[in-house]
Amino acid sequence: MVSEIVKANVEIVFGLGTKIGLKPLSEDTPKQQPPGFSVFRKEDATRAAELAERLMVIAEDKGLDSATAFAAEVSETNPGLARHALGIFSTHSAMGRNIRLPSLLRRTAAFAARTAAKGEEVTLGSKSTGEEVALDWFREDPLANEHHEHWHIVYPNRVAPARIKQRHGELFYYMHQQMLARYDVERLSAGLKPVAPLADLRSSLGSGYDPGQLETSYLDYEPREPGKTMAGDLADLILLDERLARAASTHRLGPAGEEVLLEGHQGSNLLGLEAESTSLQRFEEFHGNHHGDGHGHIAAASVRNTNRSTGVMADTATAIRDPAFWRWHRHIDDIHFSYQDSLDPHTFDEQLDVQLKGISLQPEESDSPAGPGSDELRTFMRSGRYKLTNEKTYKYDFLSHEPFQFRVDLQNTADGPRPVTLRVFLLPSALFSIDADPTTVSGRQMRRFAIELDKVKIDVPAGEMSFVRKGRDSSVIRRPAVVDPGEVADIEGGDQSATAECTCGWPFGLLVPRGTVDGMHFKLFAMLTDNAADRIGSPKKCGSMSFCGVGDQYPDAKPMGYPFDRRLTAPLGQLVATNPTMALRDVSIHWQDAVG
Ligand SMILES: [Cu+2]
Repeated sequence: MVSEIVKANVEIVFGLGTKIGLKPLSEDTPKQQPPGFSVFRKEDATRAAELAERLMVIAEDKGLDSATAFAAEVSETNPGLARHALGIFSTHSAMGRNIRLPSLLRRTAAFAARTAAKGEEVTLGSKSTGEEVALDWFREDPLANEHHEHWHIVYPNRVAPARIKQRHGELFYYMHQQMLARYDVERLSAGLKPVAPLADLRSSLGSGYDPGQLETSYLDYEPREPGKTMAGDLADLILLDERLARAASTHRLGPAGEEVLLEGHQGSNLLGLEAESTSLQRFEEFHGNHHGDGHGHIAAASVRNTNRSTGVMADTATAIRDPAFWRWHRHIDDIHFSYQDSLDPHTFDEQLDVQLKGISLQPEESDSPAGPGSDELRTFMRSGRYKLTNEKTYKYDFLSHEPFQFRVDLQNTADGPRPVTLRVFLLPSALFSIDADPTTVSGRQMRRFAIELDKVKIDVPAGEMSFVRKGRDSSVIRRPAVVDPGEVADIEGGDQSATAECTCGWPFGLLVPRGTVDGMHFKLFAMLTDNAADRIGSPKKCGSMSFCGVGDQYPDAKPMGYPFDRRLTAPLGQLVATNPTMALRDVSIHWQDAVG
């Protein structure tokens, strides 16, 4: 438990309180005139990391009251800096882990309702333009935005090299790639094409974005008109872009004469460390700050671009709301994909004593055996209401689904128990055909749409066993699972599940795609690997193992996204038919509310 002083200081940093105490935000709370801060700018991210180190020293010497008081003081002149530093402090130091950051939902609500009348119900009113409107519900999801913000706090790019976590660069690519796979499946169900990469950096960003009532204590977010291009001088970014693309295709990082060879998934890691300009970057001059600069040039394309007024792309807590975020990240992913695609495929020759007889997806608590046939799952859109002071209410939308579980049938032919890793993916049939030739140009793209659903260690005794795993325990999601984002908007005190590390993870409600009214078709794919070699340990207590690691470790020796991190050599259906450690199952997802 932390003191009232610490709580008050944290509120001040996020612009939610005043020095006197926890006075609720009101219309007359003055906006500060900050020097401008964006975590995507290298210098700003570096300064935030330095401030976080300083907070750690103060906390050690004088305690949390003093450390947070210092952060509150800094927030008076540079709130963005103080906010990001406090986030890093709260995840990267033992003392800091006692702090609870205010939830993004509460922060968003407090500012959206700033000027609302007593008793009024407010919404953010944020929206994109044109056909992209169909995906607003997904990009605006409160917990998806919070996940993205917290990922960049758990994996900050400019902290001291010793604090950069294991496989940071590889996870930078993998986590964002999985977000893209999910986004593209949702686009498909809305009748839209997969997101178009921003391949030509001088071309139109396409749809516009209006952030509505979105703001923070130090930023007004600005709309961007449709048809704008990245703003500013793009010559440097284009050069960085060409260099990274060349590194991906030649497997050589850095300038001529100093190149570092890229190999296997360690190569993904090295490439990612350069793309994101982490402090473990080897060629800071040559490879620059590719990912962050792109965010900056898109944010700058908004109607006004000043220190206190810019596009949502300047901030990790808001960036994914903008359709352009996905276009920029699909381009970044294309560079990484071209690297992965040129690596040798997996051979799947691992010998296992355990066979996977089948998998099914069924309602939670169901005790029926997997059996033949196909499975169905229903989803629903829901609205939540978060009560603010002064009787104001903030209304938000989120996706929900029926509680489900996986059931797998296993057979262990050895004399004793064997540990295996179960890996579960969802493949959208329209984008990933199990019969298509994966060695063709279009077939090679399919693996990009494989959605990770779960990864878990199973100790299989000799003989046959049926193993049940609940969706709410998935390694992908923020755990404990949150159904309505409002449930956790005010968690504080001793609740471990509110630490920034625990709130890093994909939202439970978005674990499965929304599907369509008529039912959208998927293949559930499951695979067993040798857990003794994978080194996946006991499950993480909270947060997401797959997207956020465990502590400083990433507890899976296989490349992230395995087996879909490389091109396949044969149609997946054929691989499954000849491989006793793999299984497939038909699943259809029905979106229920749109009926009638
Ligand atoms: Cu990101």
